[in-house]
Amino acid sequence: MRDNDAPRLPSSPGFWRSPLRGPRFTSVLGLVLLVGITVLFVTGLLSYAAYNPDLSPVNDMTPGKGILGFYLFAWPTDPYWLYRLTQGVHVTLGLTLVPVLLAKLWSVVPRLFALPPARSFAHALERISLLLLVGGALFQFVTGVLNVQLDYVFPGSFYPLHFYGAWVFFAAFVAHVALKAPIVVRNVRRMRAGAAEEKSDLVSPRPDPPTVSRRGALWLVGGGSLLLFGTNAGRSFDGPLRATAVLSPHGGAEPGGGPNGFQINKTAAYAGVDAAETADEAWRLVVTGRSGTVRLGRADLLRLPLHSAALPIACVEGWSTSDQWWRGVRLRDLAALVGHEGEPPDVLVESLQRRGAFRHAALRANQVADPRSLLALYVNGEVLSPDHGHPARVIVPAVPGVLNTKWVARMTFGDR
Ligand SMILES: Nc1nc2c(c(=O)[nH]1)N[C@H]1C(S)=C(S)[C@@H](COP(=O)(O)O)O[C@H]1N2
Ligand SMILES: [Mo]
Repeated sequence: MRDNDAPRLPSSPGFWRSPLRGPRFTSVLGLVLLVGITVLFVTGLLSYAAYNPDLSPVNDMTPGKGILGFYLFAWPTDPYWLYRLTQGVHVTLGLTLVPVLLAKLWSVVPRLFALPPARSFAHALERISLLLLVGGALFQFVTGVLNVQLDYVFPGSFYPLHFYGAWVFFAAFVAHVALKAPIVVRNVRRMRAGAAEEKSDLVSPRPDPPTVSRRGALWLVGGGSLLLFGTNAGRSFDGPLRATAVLSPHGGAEPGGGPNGFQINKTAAYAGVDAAETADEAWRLVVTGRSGTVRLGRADLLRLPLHSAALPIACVEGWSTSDQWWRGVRLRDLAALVGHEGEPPDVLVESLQRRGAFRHAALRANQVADPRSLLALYVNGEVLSPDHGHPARVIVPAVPGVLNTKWVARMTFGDR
């Protein structure tokens, strides 16, 4: 029961009544986020590097990145499941941390209302960094969740927003960790020693009686995280495990069964690729390189040596398939056809598709050289279905799905 002189304003210390709040509760949640958000930041930067953004303007969704691209490196083709792992961790961990982030914000909410807004210059700086921290965290989680759960609904492209947001947020995060680390260490020590909770403005001066213990509240948060993990992690697998990913709609076409029965991103109909232009009589692959241009029909390709590779598709949205058995012509053999024997160069791959961001992509020389990198004509022993890129698609080890261009029409080697 509240007495009559109960404070009415969220800026007054007595307004917040939960007996759970205190430096300990906040410290424990903060420690979880310290580890989790660091992993999110690192896997996010890796995901950006995996797009080959410095290779070609067709790959780069954030052309104004400037020095923020300082760390870019040539994405390797080994292990072949690399992007499946890093991006699966990025998306699944991000979703799993949502309850922890919300609980952490709830645990410090009285501070966000504290008056006066700034007691000193240093305090003003701290509060501005908090604005970037809280705003940045909400922005990153909201844009990330929207991108994986819905067909993107934000104004502007997801990639630059999430990339710049990551840097702003992480800078504020590092400052915050540096400021708060001593408090967290002190509180963890006191907890271990069984000492009483220290004085803090987070502890309510007029607490209500507890309805749940702190331990119980942490279990609740952990349970929420576990639930999100359990209902999303399945998107990184096929078969019955995928069916457990009930909170990962990723609408899209039903892939059906059989050899081509694995997840489809954009269908042929969506991409505006029709049967007339992919039919054997009509379709030609145009390959250009140092020694000129060759045009190959399907029959010509089938006369080249065919090779197989077991590789997954791993999308930036966090879903991936298990290894599919692809069969087709090696990219490096196609390079050799147009005058690049030995060390093949980069390649620009273009699709029959006429609109849309993912109709072309550039692959790096190391990706072209890998013997598992194919222009695939078959998957799992059957001709590619229209939705998986018939008549031919690129498949390369360890890359984001977006570099595995479908409905390939043209390949230009050494296009720099
Ligand atoms: N031409 C073209 N190729 C494309 C795309 C596209 O939209 N158009 N989507 C890419 C993306 S983002 C992914 S994840 C994979 C998905 O391949 P799948 O639909 O065969 O599973 O295809 C890639 N190739
Ligand atoms: Mo994708």
